[in-house]
Amino acid sequence: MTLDPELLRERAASALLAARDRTRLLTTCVEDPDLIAQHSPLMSPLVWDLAHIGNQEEQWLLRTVGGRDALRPDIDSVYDAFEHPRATRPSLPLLAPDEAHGYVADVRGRVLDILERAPLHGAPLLDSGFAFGMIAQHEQQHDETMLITHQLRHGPAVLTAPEPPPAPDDILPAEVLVPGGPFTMGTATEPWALDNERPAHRRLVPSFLIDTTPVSNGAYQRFIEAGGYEDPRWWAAEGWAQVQKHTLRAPLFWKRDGGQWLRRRFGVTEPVPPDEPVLHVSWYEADAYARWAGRRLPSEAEWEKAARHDPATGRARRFPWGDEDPTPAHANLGQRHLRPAPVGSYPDGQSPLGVRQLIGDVWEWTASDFLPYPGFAAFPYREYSEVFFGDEYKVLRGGSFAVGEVACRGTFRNWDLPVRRQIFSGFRTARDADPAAHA
Ligand code: AVJ
Ligand code: FE
Repeated sequence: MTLDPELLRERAASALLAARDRTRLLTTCVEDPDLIAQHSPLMSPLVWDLAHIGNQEEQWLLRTVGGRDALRPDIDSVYDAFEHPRATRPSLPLLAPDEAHGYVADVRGRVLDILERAPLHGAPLLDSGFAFGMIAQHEQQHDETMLITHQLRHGPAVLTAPEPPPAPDDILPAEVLVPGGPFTMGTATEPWALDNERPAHRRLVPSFLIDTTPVSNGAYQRFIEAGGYEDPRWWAAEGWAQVQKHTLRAPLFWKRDGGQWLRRRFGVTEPVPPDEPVLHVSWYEADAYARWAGRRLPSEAEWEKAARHDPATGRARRFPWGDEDPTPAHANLGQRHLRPAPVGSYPDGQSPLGVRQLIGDVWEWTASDFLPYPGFAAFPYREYSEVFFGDEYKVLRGGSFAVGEVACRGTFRNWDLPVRRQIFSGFRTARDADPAAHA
């Protein structure tokens, strides 16, 4: 895809700006003590994320792309995610909140100047403005991380957003048949796709059925009420060990109150809404639910085929609805709302086969380990993806309500440990097609 350089510059500038507006919101809605505090050992202090965003931007855009002198080489090590695990970050010599705000603004001012002049071709990092797109995505990824920190934080609500629109009342089939055959997984043409989404390659995916929508709280509650958390039959061995060790009984943030389930969401406690996709479940919980339901999690290839394959043309689309960038009619993205929309929402965002809410709302656990595609090459740094490949991490697809538009597409791959549930994770289930019915 060749794009007009002025249009690319505009896109890069607006992606960087959108990320920064969100970063500012997330780091100015609480007082300094809440920026410095560690709200969970799983997370960094918010002020670490803030300066880390600026430091990555300084390293890639100011120094590497712009060829400028380093602004704060003295802080590189403090904001290196590999040198310091999250739990240890509060004890680092972090920039104070006002210094961190000043630092990221200083870097950004210089970067916008570089963006105006940089050639957007001639080197892999420059082509189509890749480095600028990568850094806008990086900031949005940390914005999602900071929103997770806000969800873990105790205290009164500081964030507000309008409610998502109600779901249309059309009757949907519970599942959709995806016909067997080859499809193109990954991308060769998406200009800001990250290394692990490449290269594009053909995959043969046999027929399967996949849920039309993510699994709802109501459906998940039936698993709880059927004794799902008390029966080792449904659980992978390590999952069952987690259930026992932590006496798990429900998704994270749920609490039993007499006859009903309540959950805490960004400082507000409310009854669990039955029509909303289930959120804050581990891979083990998703896997156990699927087994209880007589089903399984989709593989990553199945998920991507359901989301991108157009049976009419045989082509893989950028998004389930086509090739246009997401609008508010297509998907619940970008922290526009502070929750997933009810299952069955966003008919304009459905796939050619009628699968809904693949993009946005909740990250969807897949059955797959995080592995490189055939022909993978780390770019531009091994620590983005390559060091995580193996059987330790499971892939999540589709993005949550907290994912920035620039950081989400049909090929995007996220990954996390199967025990994690503070992330905005849900799932949908699948099953093999009946071989007799679809020979
Ligand atoms: C792709 C979401 C797993 O947050 O750990 C941020 C993204 N990489 N900074 C993460 C990332 C470096 C990454 N995930
Ligand atoms: Fe980072």
